[in-house]
Amino acid sequence: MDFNGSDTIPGPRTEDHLPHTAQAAAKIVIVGGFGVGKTTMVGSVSEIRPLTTEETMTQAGIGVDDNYGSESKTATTVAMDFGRISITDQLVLYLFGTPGQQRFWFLWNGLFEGALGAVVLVDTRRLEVSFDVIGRLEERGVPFVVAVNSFPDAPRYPIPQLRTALDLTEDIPMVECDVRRRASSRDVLLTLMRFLHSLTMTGSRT
Ligand SMILES: Nc1nc2c(ncn2[C@@H]2O[C@H](COP(=O)(O)OP(=O)(O)O)[C@@H](O)[C@H]2O)c(=O)[nH]1
Ligand SMILES: [Mg+2]
Repeated sequence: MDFNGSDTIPGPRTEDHLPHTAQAAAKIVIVGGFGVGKTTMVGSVSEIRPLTTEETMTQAGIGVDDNYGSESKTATTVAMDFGRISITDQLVLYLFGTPGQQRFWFLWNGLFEGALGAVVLVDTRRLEVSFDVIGRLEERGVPFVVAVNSFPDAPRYPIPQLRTALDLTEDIPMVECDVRRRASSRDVLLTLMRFLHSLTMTGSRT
């Protein structure tokens, strides 16, 4: 399948109906720490109005959720975000955003059921959440790509340095992104789809 044809991707949120050309659907999970941009990403790429379960932060998160860098955030996703994007005329992705903090791990069991792959969103100010998330994905054998969401006040590191810090092998794609931008979020998903495609090709040769 050709995932380079980003020109064929329809504009934002024009319709709620599946394109009549759609032939296949895949479930993709977007995971990362609190305030890393999961809800923003699903919102920026989704063609349907995203479903989100933002709630005003409660006592449960105080002292548990590390708010560093996002102190002004008063809502957090308690369960998940849901959206949809037609990545080509034929292929539709269903996006599920889910929190990476340990206290939400119970949600992972159902959510990762049938998922083709995952995007790990990383904030360089709080890499420790990413360690946990990446470890869990590796345990589960879920293929993933890593997207570094570039916040203006976050320290910037070259990708190879981040790769070492996150203990990722060369084969795991890493990209920088600004998930507020639709094109950037879409590029992250295309990176994941190309990666999944390459795994299929490798698998078919062995
Ligand atoms: N500057 C900047 N702000 C961002 C970016 N992505 C998300 N934000 C903001 O960071 C906050 C947290 O994002 P959100 O999507 O709610 O994070 P979530 O907890 O992972 O769902 C929101 O106020 C976003 O507008 C980004 O790439 N750059
Ligand atoms: Mg959220």
